[in-house]
Parts: sequence; structure tokens; C-alpha cells
Amino acid sequence: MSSDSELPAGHRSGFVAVAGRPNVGKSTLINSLLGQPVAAVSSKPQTTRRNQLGILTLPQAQVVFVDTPGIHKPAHKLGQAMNATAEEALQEADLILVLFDAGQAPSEGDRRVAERIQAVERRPPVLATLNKIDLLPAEQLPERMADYQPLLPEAEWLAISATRGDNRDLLLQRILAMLPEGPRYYPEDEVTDFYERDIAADLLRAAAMSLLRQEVPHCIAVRIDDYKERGERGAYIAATLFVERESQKPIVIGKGGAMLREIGIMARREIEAMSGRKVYLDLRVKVLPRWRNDEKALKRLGYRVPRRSTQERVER
Ligand SMILES: Nc1nc2c(ncn2[C@@H]2O[C@H](COP(=O)(O)OP(=O)(O)OP(=O)(O)O)[C@@H](O)[C@H]2O)c(=O)[nH]1
Ligand SMILES: [Mg+2]
Repeated sequence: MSSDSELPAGHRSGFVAVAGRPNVGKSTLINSLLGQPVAAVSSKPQTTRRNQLGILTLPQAQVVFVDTPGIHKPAHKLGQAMNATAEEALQEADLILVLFDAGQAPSEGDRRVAERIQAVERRPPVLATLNKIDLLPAEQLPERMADYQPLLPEAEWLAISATRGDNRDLLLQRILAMLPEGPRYYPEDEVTDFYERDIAADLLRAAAMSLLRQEVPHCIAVRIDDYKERGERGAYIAATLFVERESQKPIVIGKGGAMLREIGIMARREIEAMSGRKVYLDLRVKVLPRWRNDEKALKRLGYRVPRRSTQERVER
């Protein structure tokens, strides 16, 4: 790591909580700003379940993005834990970067997010973005923006597309301008605080979530059982996909194992892109009854179970 004495005068840094309701593109945006995939993305809401850092080190600044679970109305203890985690990131941020979906009019869920942000004590600056503008005819953008702006009237607003890259540089410029002066918190070659096996678990779950339907995607949890380096042959990863009910097991496995094979192929591709080496995946499926409402199971799976006071606040 560079010592602070080597940093240019006026070096800026800070934690940027990336927030919004599920599926607005938070993880996609962080991957795009970092220029490499560290956060799992899927087409289904509630893909991100824990806060994950994405660290961007530039000559003049270090931006520590905090990817957060989408804030939503929780239906079980896992949902409560996810909301509490996201809110914790808001409380600790130097800057809040909030995303909304330009493809849709403001919803109850967006209002909930705006309320949570406005409730933050000693609130840091807020940069609000209308993401996915590629989904909207350009002439409709001003009107859509005008519909969203009242949600956070004090925020600075910007229209972007995380997938197409619209206003990516402008967004980064604004983030840098809104961060305080400060040191490098992390070594310059560190891109995330997750170990490779944690990212692999999330990429595997995201692959399963992408391919499965209805409630099944949300009932999946992944445990990495073994992660071995095998030199030239790449990594050997054994993992268990947990479901909540016996009836979900054949859905995840598919006819003659077809679905599990498809999940494996998709996950392997993503894990190889993330880790830069060949990967062999060995998957199995098990039932962990109603794990999303089981505090012990949640803790064992690495989810932080909120304190009671936080739970009550989230449930209201
Ligand atoms: N068309 C379009 N799709 C996007 C854009 N950004 C993200 N997406 C898609 O939106 C879906 C959700 O993206 P994620 O990055 O997983 O969203 P998220 O906000 O992290 O979602 P949660 O983790 O569930 O809270 C994926 O299918 C992305 O490809 C965008 O700018 N345009
Ligand atoms: Mg996400």
C-alpha cells in the first residue's frame, strides 16, 4: 500500500453506500464502475443479501462502494436481516448513491427507499440516479426525471445506464467531487472485501436465481463445501444449494439433472471470469426446512441477524 505521504495533495476518499429497491441495478453499476465483476447480478430482485465492498483506487482518490441488499418490505427474517444491513451502510456512509429505475414510474418501494434515506441521522450528501435510461425513449426522460425528483428534493440528480455506460464518467466525477479529503483505506490492489469463495457462492446463487422461477429463486442458499487449487487444472469447488422444501428439490435438479447442469454451466462461466482461471464445479441440492425464518440457519449461512430493535423498526 502507498503510504499517505506519497498521495497527491487533496486526495479524496470515502464510503459510498449504493442503495435502492431490489433490482434497480446497484450491483451492475458497481461492477461497471470497477471495470470488473465482483458483485453477483441477476434478473431477479433480492439478489444481493449482504453488504459487499467494491474498491476503486485512482491516483487522486479511493472510492469504497458499499453494495447493499435492495430495501423492501420483508416477508421473513432473511428479509429483515437484508434491510438492516442496507440501513447500516446508509448510517455509515460518506455519500449515499441511490438508484431508481427509469423504466418505471416511482413506486411504493421507491418511496420507502427515499424515506429511509431521509431518516438517516447526520445524513451525508445524496447523489440520486435514474438508472436504465436505455429502457426509456429519450424524449420521455425529462418527464420521468420530474416524477422522481420530488422523492429526494435536496439530492443532486443524474440519468445513467449501468449496462450501456451512459454518463458513467460524469457520475464518477460527481462522486469524487462529493467525497471528503482522506487517506487510502485499502491497498491499491484490493478490489473487494469478499474472499473468492464468497463471491463464487454468490455467483452460483445468482445463476440459480436467473434460471429458476416463481418463489424458488428466493429459497436458495449456497454453501461452499470445498475450494481447492489444483494448479493447471484450475480450482475444484464443491457446493451445496439449499432449498426450503422437499418439493423444490426436483425443480432445482430438473429432468435428468438438466437444470442443475445448466446452473453449473452458467455459474462456472461467471466464476471463471471473476477468478481468471479454470473451474470445476461439483454441485448437490439439499433441503434446509424454512431456513429463511430460522435464525440459527441464517447465522450459519453467513447472514447477520438484526437486533430486535432494528427488526421492529424494519417491520413497521
Ligand atoms: N436495461 C438495463 N438493465 C439493467 C441496467 N442496470 C442493471 N440492469 C439489469 O437489472 C437487473 C438487476 O440488476 P442488479 O445489478 O442485480 O440489481 P440490484 O439493484 O443489485 O438488485 P438486488 O441485489 O436484488 O437489490 C439485471 O438483469 C441487470 O442486467 C441498465 O442500465 N439497463
Ligand atoms: Mg445487487
